Amino acid sequence: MMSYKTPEFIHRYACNPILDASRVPFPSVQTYNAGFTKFQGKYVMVFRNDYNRTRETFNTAELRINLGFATSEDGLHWEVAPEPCWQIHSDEIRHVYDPRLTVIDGRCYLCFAMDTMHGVRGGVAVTEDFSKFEILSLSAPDNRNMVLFPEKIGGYYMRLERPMPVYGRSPDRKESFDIYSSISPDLRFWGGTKLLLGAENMPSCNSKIGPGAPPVRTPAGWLALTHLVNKVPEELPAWHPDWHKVYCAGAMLLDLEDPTRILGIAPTPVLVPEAPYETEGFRGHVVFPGGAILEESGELKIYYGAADTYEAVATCDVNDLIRFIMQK
Ligand code: BMA
Repeated sequence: MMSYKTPEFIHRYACNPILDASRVPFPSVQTYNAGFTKFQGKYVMVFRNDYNRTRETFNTAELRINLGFATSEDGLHWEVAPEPCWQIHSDEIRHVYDPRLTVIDGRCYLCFAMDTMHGVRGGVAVTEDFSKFEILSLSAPDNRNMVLFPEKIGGYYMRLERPMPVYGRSPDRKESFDIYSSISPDLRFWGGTKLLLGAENMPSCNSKIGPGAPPVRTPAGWLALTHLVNKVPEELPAWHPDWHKVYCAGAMLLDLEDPTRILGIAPTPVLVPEAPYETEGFRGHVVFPGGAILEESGELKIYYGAADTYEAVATCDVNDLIRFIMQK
């Protein structure tokens, strides 16, 4: 098993998980990989809701996913809206999932992954009220885990994204997926794509990486949380057999003016699955960051999916995290 540990300056919320299926007023088996932001005076969450699945039928064609919406006054206690907020299901589209929220100039944008009959596409949508979503752009397959920066940089919108190359990578780095950046004048047309970080250059990682929470501005640089995956020989607890991947949260700082320049990468993961709600569930040993909110006090709330079953939160002093990333 991996030997990494969550650093001591990261504190899990004592009442985790903050969301599970029992608190959702519509069909639900797993609630996880949510996006978070502050919008119009409230904390808001859009979460992935898997249903039509049981422990025995974990991977059937009957699986359905919709997105749920919840609000909170303090970012810890959440009220779930009575109905799902978004669901697409057609002959071509199986579902949208893993939402990420970013407010830019007062408008709320949602990045998402979309499973289609022709591969996974990454999308950017905008919403006024979390009941209607207008899709602004959809990538070619396969691309997953998109996140938007919360402001234009050098005159362009910018996103981090995670394509899934299956032919180009050498055989010894199979399932070794990397983080790229792209820019756009209008959030519809994307280009200027650059490799930001190859998975082989992420410390403490032997498999793939991807953007996690949308980047957060700090005086030291853009704080970008990622997920990072280690494959382990032993079988891990899960609702299905043959699960061998440990998902941790990683962190890096990007230059404020030119985020394609990495200033530092945390030498070890910043969140390692250790709590029971992270190690036991649909896929045990999964921590999947999807939101980060920096409070005026300097407290950083790190929101993450746990075991592909729950949503949880941890906090830290942002300066401790920056020191951890920039240590020599
Ligand atoms: C990834 C995605 C995520 C999931 C993670 C861990 O490939 O499917 O939605 O949380 O695996 O299972």
